Amino acid sequence: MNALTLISHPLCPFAQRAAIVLLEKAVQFDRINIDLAAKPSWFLAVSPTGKVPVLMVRRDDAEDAMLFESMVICEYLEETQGGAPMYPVDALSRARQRGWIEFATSALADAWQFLNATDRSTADAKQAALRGALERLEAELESGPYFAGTAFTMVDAVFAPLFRYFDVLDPMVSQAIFENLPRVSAWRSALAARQSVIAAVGEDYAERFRQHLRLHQSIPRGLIDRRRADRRCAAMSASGGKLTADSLAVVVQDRTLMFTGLQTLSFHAVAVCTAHSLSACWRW
Ligand SMILES: N[C@@H](CCC(=O)N[C@@H](CS)C(=O)NCC(=O)O)C(=O)O
Repeated sequence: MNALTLISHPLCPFAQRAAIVLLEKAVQFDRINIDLAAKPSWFLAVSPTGKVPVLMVRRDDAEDAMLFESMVICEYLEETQGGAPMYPVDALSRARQRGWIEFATSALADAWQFLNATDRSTADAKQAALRGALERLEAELESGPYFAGTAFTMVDAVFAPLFRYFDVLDPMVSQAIFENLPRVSAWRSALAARQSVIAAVGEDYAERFRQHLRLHQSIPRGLIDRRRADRRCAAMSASGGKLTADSLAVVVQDRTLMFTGLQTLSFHAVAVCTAHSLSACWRW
């Protein structure tokens, strides 16, 4: 057993912060994922807030210490572990980075609420708030590839889990949110390619996240089903493309899920599907 154990949840963006820092610093650690819908009693006993992440620090001469709150954990790791520093040496730059970490937490909340919105007005408001935050970041970023230049710092570790959501959804969603933000987009790509960011989640992360959105019945969940809808269109065309009221309704219903909350998606998609069916129907 390692001296450090991260108590986590497979989808938690805050736990990812701690995992990224541990990986950046090449620290050996154990990870225990818990079910947040049925928190184990041992977890409730050690977590004052009932939230993950918690970092369990084994001490030979004393009882294990439990650290809670993601940034407290990250800063503890920064102070105690080797590897490249994740904060600038200069106090003013360090303070500014901490400000952007707070900003990231607020943007993360907007992203999460947008992705989980079950009504149109919340989806629109949260999408706009997230877009506004990213525009602000665009003005802040310089040459990259990371937030503060060539070094990967704590601000990178906290934004990576936010950007990851949009790698899982259809690129059309990301396009609506990231278009005309070249610096943010390049930063997002650089973070997605970073080994610590990749390894901070399990291989089943994407499927788990999609499953979460489906179960939650969120409005943007339709976006993860786009390919399924495309397959239906293709199947309908392949099978002679009978344009019945039912078959068209299936396609339109899938497409409507996408329109809701994301005006950037055009009716072009429906038109294409319908044209497919009509032309196949005509041939038939
Ligand atoms: N401020 C906390 C937020 C942690 C947090 O919200 N964790 C969520 C999972 S991502 C959680 O444990 N939720 C369970 C609950 O609220 O009951 C931190 O930075 O660590």
